[in-house]
Amino acid sequence: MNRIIYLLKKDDKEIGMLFQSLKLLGENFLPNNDYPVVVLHDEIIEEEIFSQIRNYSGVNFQTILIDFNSPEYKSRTEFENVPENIYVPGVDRGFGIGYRHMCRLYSYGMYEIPELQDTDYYLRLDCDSYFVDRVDYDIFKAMSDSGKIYGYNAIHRDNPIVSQNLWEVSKEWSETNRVLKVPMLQIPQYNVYYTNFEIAKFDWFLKSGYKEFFEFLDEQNGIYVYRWGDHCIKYLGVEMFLEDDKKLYLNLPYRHGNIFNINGFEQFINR
Ligand SMILES: Nc1nc2c(ncn2[C@@H]2O[C@H](COP(=O)(O)OP(=O)(O)O)[C@@H](O)[C@H]2O)c(=O)[nH]1
Ligand SMILES: [Mg+2]
Repeated sequence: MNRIIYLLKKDDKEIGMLFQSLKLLGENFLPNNDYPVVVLHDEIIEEEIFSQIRNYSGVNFQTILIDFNSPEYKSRTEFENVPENIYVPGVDRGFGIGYRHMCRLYSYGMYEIPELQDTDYYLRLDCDSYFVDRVDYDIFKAMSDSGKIYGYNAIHRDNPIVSQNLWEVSKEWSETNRVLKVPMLQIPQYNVYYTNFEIAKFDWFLKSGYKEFFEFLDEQNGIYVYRWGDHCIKYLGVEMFLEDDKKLYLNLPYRHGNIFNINGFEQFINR
């Protein structure tokens, strides 16, 4: 089945944004994309809060408790060179361990969640993802009817500070593995899919070479050491393994909050 997937951090601000995101989803997106919504969360959140969100937004959703204390997440935080927080000049917040767990989840961990295994296409949204106007067609159907695998709304560039080494180790890896673009020099460095909106075929990430690529990156531990984002990992992985005619650009009335544009970094987006 198709699904719309959120991850919720237990935090008043995030909960407030989820209220708003779901309300707009109900008004502008679900009328033509009537698929079940799932909210993942890693800390216990009172059922009362979820009921309030459902009542306020008018959107029903299933919740799934995930575990960031499992060995696959936690063990990677236990090395000496993993900072508690990662700071980027000009960005007024640090990227904590929770944020980096989120990056690992969305890079690959989500594809192993047992409750999601029967997912056909999924749409991932952030709590600060907003459909600001009516989406007047079924984007899931647009994807499946045309046999597309990966749909995106925007491509941006990441701040090199947080993608240190990623491109270099990926290039090395690509030299001994089967990838589409050889040499990998054809893949622009620092590009990212703006993954706060991402619609894709769930099992592609398990069946293509993407999984092996992710496992290699996971071994490098750059998500936790440098804060490699799921957005740059996705960009590289999709470029490496997905033919261009399987990608779909979707121009939708969509807005993502918390966008920081830093003077001097031109079009780099800092997250
Ligand atoms: N469980 C959990 N979720 C998080 C954490 N940090 C972010 N998220 C969730 O992951 C999604 C992306 O986070 P966001 O702060 O919007 O990232 P940004 O788009 O890079 O600014 C949101 O839905 C957040 O609620 C965290 O520490 N724990
Ligand atoms: Mg966001």
